[in-house]
Amino acid sequence: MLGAVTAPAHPTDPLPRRIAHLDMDAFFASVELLRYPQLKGLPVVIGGGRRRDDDVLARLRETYPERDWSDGDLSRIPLDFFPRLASYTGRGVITTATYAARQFGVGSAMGLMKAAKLCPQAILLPVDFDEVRRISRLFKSTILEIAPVMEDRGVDEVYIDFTDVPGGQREGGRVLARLIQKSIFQATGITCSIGVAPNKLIAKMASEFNKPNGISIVWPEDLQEKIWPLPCRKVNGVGPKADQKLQGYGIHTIGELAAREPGWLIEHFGKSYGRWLHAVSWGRDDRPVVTESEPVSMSRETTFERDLHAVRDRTELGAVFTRLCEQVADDLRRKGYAGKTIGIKLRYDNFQSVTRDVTIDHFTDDAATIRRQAGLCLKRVDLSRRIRLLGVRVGKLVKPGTEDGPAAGYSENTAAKPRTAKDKSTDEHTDLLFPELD
Ligand code: DCP
Ligand code: MG
Repeated sequence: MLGAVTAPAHPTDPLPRRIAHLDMDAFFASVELLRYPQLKGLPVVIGGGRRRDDDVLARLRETYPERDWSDGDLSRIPLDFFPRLASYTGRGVITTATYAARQFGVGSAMGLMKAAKLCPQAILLPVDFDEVRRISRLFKSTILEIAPVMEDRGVDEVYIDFTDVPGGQREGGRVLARLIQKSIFQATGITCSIGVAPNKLIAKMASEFNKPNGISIVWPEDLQEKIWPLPCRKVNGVGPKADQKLQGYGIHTIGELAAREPGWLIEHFGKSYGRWLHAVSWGRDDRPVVTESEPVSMSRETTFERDLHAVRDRTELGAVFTRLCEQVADDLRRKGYAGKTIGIKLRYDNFQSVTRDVTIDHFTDDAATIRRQAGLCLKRVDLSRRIRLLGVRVGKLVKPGTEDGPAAGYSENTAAKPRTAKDKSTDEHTDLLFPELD
């Protein structure tokens, strides 16, 4: 590779921006492997429910009564004890899968039954939210000890501003990235992947280039070679709908997008999105790494074990609905927020989704108020069809007692709809399977 030729910098010149995106590898699965190291290298998928400690021990004692099992023996559990995907029945989906499992074509959001056909021998484990949260905090605090400017983007990813961190410019950031990777592995036992680039947009793409346990350094002059061949969908902010429309115009790659005139893009995608598309295709993104962020909404949702009908399953549906409202109210109170917009989300048995919301004249964190308003929203949708998923959301948040205006919202870009702090920063993740995580 040709080294970049740089003139000696004037001492007062600002350093070139170097932004890192760090994403933990197969996060929920890696967390389980810490507990069960005997599963290392095997196909493991996470999904199907929550972990309950006592269950595992009780079943162990039942299966191997001759042995004495205690909490510390989890690494001694024989492989044949673990449930296999092949025996799964139900409607759960995969939350994540180890890289060994991904070789069989299984991955996030795929139905467990479908995955069982591809990789029946995979071990199926539930999520341990407490442990996931603990490791999430641990890896983030490890980063903060090394690099102070970090933006929390969800349970397993962050942006880090390398620009002014000692060592942050060496080899384009590789030296610092290596140090962070090593420190996180020492602290948690889990690997991560890091992309370092001139901005967040490119760093986010770059962290995927060498997954797992990889580092990827991208320079401004790499745009044509490394970024332009990628499909438009890789741009954080180009969702499935925009992508489909782009494809309709014969635009498949970021390079093809860059070749379009900005005027043409604005004409077909509107002023703001069109301009943004042009900028990102040329690798331009000035967003700072934001160390504090406020949620713009909080939500809870649930997928039913079987599709429910509003009339025939009225009692069950009503109870779930009330519980969701109570959970959202709890979330709001726990974090000290109140909101003005109350909304619902429904997914029908054919996977079609609808949302409705209403904005009331005061801020609330009250479960009964949320329930009443959400109930009114429910009256505005078609209830003659079977329902697969139900969700409740409270938006337009404020933190009473801190400031009067709405909480400072943020969004990944001007075109994307506002996201909650717990949303992941790629579009596939706008429906996080476990919104209660953050
Ligand atoms: N997750 C979730 N719902 C989704 C997608 C992911 O709850 N729809 C959870 C499980 C993942 C974690 O969030 O372990 C992080 O998501 P990533 O997309 O970063 O996926 P992984 O970390 O599992 O894998 P990778 O190595 O590709 O980053
Ligand atoms: Mg990850």
